Amino acid sequence: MSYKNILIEIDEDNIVTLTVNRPKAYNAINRETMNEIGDFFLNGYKEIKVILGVVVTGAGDKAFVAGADIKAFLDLDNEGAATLSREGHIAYNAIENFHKPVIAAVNGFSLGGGCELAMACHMRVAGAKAKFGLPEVSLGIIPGYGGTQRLIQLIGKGKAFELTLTGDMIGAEEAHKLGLANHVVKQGEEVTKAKSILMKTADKGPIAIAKAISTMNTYFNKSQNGFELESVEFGNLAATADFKEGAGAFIEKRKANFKGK
Ligand code: CO8
Repeated sequence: MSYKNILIEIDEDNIVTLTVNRPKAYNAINRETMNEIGDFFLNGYKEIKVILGVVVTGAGDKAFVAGADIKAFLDLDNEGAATLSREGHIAYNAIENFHKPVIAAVNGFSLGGGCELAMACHMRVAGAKAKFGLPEVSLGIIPGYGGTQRLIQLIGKGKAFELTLTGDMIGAEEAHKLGLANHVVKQGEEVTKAKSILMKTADKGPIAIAKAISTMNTYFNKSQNGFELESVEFGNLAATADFKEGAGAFIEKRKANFKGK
């Protein structure tokens, strides 16, 4: 298990902390990072003898994860972007279906693919300065790593539509009120709180924990069609001039001028 963009640490209580480690890019997730996250939850974890649970967090004091790396999917065509979206689904579904509890310690910006990462975890602990949002429509695309499905599951249709269609960013308290964050803690205490929740599972039956996770997940798994549609539409949108304009505007630090094409 050797990764470039994520750090894996194990403490004396057998809690694994996975840190997305690209602080200069606000921990934005490029393909390599996504594949490393997926690899850990599908294979890499097997190298660790005992795991009580996993805390997922971001390096530095600014961001949890500020999204998919916009610069990395700028040049993808329709099929390429849809494929990248599907790779994200595989990685994030592996988190959702992990047999041990996984908690996001949201220590800053949690936007787009970063908010989707937090939502794939079983629970979320937000630092007081955390910001959540799905700003993809500002770039001329839609959430592509499960966000069109998981935000509705967590906060209900009305608020999910509002947040997704406006691209609004919300703070930790609002996220807590909506049920997006399980807890809000003082900035810097997210990992400690996440670990204290995991410690409450330490004396519980490990098979029961695993089965509770897999059984509860079936509630949301009536069909995968929503995810597939998301990938197809993500691919379509990534091929539009509007997306080139939206991403270009972000990189050039200016306002986007969408033409609807
Ligand atoms: N991708 C790439 N680089 C990023 C990203 C990102 N998502 N977010 C921040 N960065 C970089 C910036 O480019 C900047 O780098 P540099 O110093 O080299 O210019 C550095 O991080 C710091 O960012 P800012 O200077 O912008 O910092 P601010 O404090 O002024 O602003 C924000 C912080 C508000 C977080 C701002 O950076 C921002 O708006 N970032 C983009 C947020 C966003 O739109 N996220 C959604 C991306 S799209 C997405 O996630 C789609 C998911 C599905 C993908 C499906 C498959 C392809």
